[in-house]
Amino acid sequence: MQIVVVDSSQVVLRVIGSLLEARGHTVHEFTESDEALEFLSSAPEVRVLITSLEVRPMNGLELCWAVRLLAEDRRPLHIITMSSANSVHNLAEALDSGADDFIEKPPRAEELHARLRAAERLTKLQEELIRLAETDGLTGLLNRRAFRERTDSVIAKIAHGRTPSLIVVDIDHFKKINDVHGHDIGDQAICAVADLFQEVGIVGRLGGEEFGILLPERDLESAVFHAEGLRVRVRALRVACGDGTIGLTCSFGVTTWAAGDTIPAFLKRADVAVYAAKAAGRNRVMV
Ligand code: GH3
Ligand code: MG
Ligand code: MG
Ligand code: MG
Repeated sequence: MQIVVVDSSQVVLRVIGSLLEARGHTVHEFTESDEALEFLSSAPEVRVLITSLEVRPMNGLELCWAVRLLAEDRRPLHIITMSSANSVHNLAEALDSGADDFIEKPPRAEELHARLRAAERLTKLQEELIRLAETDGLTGLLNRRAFRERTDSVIAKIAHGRTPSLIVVDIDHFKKINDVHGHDIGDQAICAVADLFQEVGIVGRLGGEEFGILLPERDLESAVFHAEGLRVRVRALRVACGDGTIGLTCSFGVTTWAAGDTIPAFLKRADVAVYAAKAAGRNRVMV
C-alpha cells in the first residue's frame, strides 16, 4: 500500500518507515503536517495516513479534519493517529476528528502490522463498494449518477481557455432489435456500442440504450468531428445473432460548454440535439 507518515521527529519517521518498507509498503514521510496535506490532495493512490497528534503547523486532529474535507473524500483513506499520551480522551478525540484508529507511540511492530492488515481489508472493501456504486452492471461504463458526478467535477475544474464538450448517443429503433431478436441480443448490442465508446473520454450509460461521452478538452468542432467518427464506426458494427449478424445505427447530439452555462442546461442541450437527430431521420450527428 501507499502510506503517508507524519511525525515531527525524523528518527521516529525513519523507524516507522523502515518497518513499513520491510513489509513491501511504499512510504512517504513528512515532518510538517501542511506538506503532508498538500501531498495527499494530489495523491489519490495513498490508502493509509499515519499521523502523530503532536505535529505542526496543524496538529494531528486538525490534519484529520482537513484530510476528510478534501474533495476526493470518497476515496478510501484509512487514518491511524498515534500519540505517546495514550489516553482514552486522545483516542475519542481522534476518532471524532475523522481518524479510523489510534495507536500508542512508539508503535510496536507487531501491532502496527496487524492494524495495517485490518486497514488493507477495509480499504479494499471500500474500493470495491465504490466501484460497484459507480459502475453500470451490463456494460462496465459509469452509471448515470457517477457520470453526472464526474461531469460536475470536470466542469468545476475547467482550465482557462478549455471547453468541455458533451456527446449524447441513443441507439436507433432499439425496441425493434429487442422485439425481433430478443432481449439478450439487445443487451449484446448495448455492450458492443459501449465497447466502441469505452476508449474515448469519460463515458457513462445514461439509460437503457443511451450514453453520454464527456470530452473535457474538446471544442464543439472537434467534438462533432469525433461524434461523426463514432457514428461511422457504429454503423460498421456487426452484432452476432444466431447464424448471422445484425447491424445498427445511433443518433448523436453534441454541445459544448459556454460562458455562464449551467450543468442542467448543458446536459439538456445535448438531449435536445439527439431528439433533433432522431427527427431528422436518425443515424446522424446534430448540434
Ligand atoms: P428511437 O430511435 O426513437 O430511439 O427508438 P427506440 O426504439 O430506440 O426507442 P426507445 O428509446 O423508446 O426504446 C428503448 C428501448 O430500450 C425500450 C426498452 O425496452 C429497451 N431497453 C432499455 N434498457 C434495456 C436493456 O438493458 N436491455 C435491453 N435489451 N433493452 C433495454
Ligand atoms: Mg428513444
Ligand atoms: Mg433509442
Ligand atoms: Mg432511448
